[in-house]
Amino acid sequence: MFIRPGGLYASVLLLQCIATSFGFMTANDTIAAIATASGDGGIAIIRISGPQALEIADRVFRCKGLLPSKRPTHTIIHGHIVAGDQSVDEGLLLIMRAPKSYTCEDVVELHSHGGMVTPKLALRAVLQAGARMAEPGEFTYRAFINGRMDLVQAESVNDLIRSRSERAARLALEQMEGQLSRQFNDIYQNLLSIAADLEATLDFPDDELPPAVLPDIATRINCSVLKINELLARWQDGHRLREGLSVVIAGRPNVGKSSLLNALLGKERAIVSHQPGTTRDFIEEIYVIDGVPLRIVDTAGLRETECAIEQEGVRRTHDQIRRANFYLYLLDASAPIQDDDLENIAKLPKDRCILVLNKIDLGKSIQKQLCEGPLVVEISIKQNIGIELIKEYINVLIGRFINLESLPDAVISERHYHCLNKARHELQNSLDAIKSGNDQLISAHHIRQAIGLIGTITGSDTSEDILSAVFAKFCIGK
Ligand SMILES: Nc1nc2c(ncn2[C@@H]2O[C@H](COP(=O)(O)OP(=O)(O)O)[C@@H](O)[C@H]2O)c(=O)[nH]1
Ligand SMILES: [Mg+2]
Repeated sequence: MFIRPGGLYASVLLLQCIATSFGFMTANDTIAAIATASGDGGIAIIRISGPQALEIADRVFRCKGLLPSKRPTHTIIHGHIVAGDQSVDEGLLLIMRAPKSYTCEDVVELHSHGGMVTPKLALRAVLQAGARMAEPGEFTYRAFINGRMDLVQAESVNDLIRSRSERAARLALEQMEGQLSRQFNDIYQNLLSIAADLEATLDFPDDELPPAVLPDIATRINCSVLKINELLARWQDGHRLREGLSVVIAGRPNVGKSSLLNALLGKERAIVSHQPGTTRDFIEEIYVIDGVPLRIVDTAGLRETECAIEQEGVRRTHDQIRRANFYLYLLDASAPIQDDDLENIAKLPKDRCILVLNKIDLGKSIQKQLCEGPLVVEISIKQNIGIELIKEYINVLIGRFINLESLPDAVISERHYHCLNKARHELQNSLDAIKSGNDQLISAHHIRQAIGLIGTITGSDTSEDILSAVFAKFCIGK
């Protein structure tokens, strides 16, 4: 299922040297961590990987019959997790011998009961039996080092865990299965062959070189530039799909902002009160609409105030407004519009704002047509009128940010984006060198630079800094 890109094996030795200076030890030590999220779960999984995994299993697991280390791969054993003579829990033990495991090393998983205490006791027993606590992302790092996946696939593991919508998860899964790596590898291989052909032309005296050779090479370089352009063009949609769009609910105090957040989420998330100035800090929640995750932010009401805490809240509201992708600006429709509302609305970009006239159950003192420009919707949260219409309007605004009709089939990350952008620049330089001066030497140099940059994406040509940055984003146990 996982593809093994060219060039990866050659670099494994190099990477193992890097690994030692990088803080992760490899090969001869055994790591362990709780792989499940903490809290009151039915079960928790303690994952152990490395050459002593089975030896450690023998020390921390009591079962009938053969010791775990004497059992074949891919077996499940029932028994007790122990710390010395003391039983910690009743549970299961799974054996996955190298190379048929996530890390390609011997892996043992202990399944204990969940909760705040038992998994930690089980982990402690494993550490006392000789394992070392894993660093964030170290299991996936080992999978990468051992050639189980390339760097692009390793990154997608993290994307999958952090996905906030089905769509984002599906893209991450495709990337994990090598969809995106294949595209990078195609570009990589094409550039390698172009560089080889270009370098071969250097052996010919100029007058003996067939006239079609250099134009042909230029065309092939151009094809690679076009492929890179395609990937770059999809970055923004993919980025938004992965990170979500941020939506700020703003307005004066007491107009129903917190009530709207709760109505959209379908749960009592924010405190709603008739007392103005209740929400002082901002509250952020993920709300998925049509497969797109939205980060909805409920804010402190915008008003002049003497209270220092509320002032800070208002400052944070302005901060959130600056960062938002779009806005829901709320007004109390039953009261006349205020001057500061008009000022606030004037400052918001009209094409990225929905004006929400709330509390129409109490009457309408504001006419819809007063507010020209942005989308306007009249609602009553109390009587559940107009909430569906707001959702439709939110969809309209999402459509202004993300092309929902043709979503990308591969999503590149910011790291990929920067490498590709630089690679494209090198390829352009290489084209210029051929076109303006027929200078194959300079042209080949730029292509080699581009190859190096694509190599840093898949990890076949990656430095310590890049690896640290990639794996530091992972959680412990992954
Ligand atoms: N009559 C009426 N009251 C509402 C409506 N929406 C919210 N409220 C009330 O307005 C008050 C302020 O609501 P809240 O959500 O805390 O406003 P915020 O300060 O803007 O966050 C509360 O007493 C709510 O129950 C509505 O549609 N109609
Ligand atoms: Mg509030």
